[in-house]
Amino acid sequence: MVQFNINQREIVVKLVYYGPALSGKTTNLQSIYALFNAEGRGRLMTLDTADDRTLFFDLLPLFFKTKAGYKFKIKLYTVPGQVMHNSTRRLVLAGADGVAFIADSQRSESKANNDAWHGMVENLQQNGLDSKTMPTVIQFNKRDLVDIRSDEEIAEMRGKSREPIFTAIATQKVGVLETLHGLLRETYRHLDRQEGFERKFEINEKEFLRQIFVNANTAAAGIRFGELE
Ligand SMILES: Nc1nc2c(ncn2[C@@H]2O[C@H](COP(=O)(O)OP(=O)(O)OP(=O)(O)O)[C@@H](O)[C@H]2O)c(=O)[nH]1
Ligand SMILES: [Mg+2]
Repeated sequence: MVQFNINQREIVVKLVYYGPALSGKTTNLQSIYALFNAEGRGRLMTLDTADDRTLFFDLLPLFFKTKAGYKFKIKLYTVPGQVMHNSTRRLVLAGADGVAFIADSQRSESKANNDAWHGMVENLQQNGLDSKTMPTVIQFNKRDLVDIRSDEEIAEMRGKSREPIFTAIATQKVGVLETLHGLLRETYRHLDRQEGFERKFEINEKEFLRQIFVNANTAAAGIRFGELE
């Protein structure tokens, strides 16, 4: 549930990057960090092992202040993908307002993707969250590798999927802003339906997204002006 501190007029939105081990969740946050200027984001906090595997979570906050004087803090978290860390994944998911599921495009990882997806549904449920209404986007990452699910397969999935599907090469900053944009849009729409976001905080969807992405270097991510709609 979105946190709202009435005295400080601060709204905290929690978004979680979930997925199997090594799919590129931490890399997504690193690329977002690199693409945002310092006014729009805080420090990237990571807690990992010597070989760069996430041990607990990563956290990157994005900020903006509205004309009406509300401070928004968007907290991006990753979960640790390794199978043994399931209880940590469940903890990190608690209170999530939206989820980006980072899948690995390699065919060899299909089972790992599926297992992680089912684990996510179960962990949401155990946190009292409903996977059917949770704002969710899916990213197929590592599009630069060989033996991946083809573009045609992804297009077919897109036709059937309830969740918007994005493709990415997170190491090259390709597709990460689009995924984040999609996740924020889904989350805004859900929060507006549930809590009357627009009326309560005097900000519409377009302005909400604009205020966040005004601090992002879209050109460096290969996005033309006006393309993130
Ligand atoms: N080729 C390629 N490698 C990638 C891509 N994205 C991430 N990687 C690499 O995949 C490895 C794992 O990336 P991480 O971001 O640490 O993966 P993670 O999902 O956070 O892994 P856990 O924390 O263990 O769950 C690293 O070596 C990354 O550089 C990509 O788009 N293409
Ligand atoms: Mg990680």
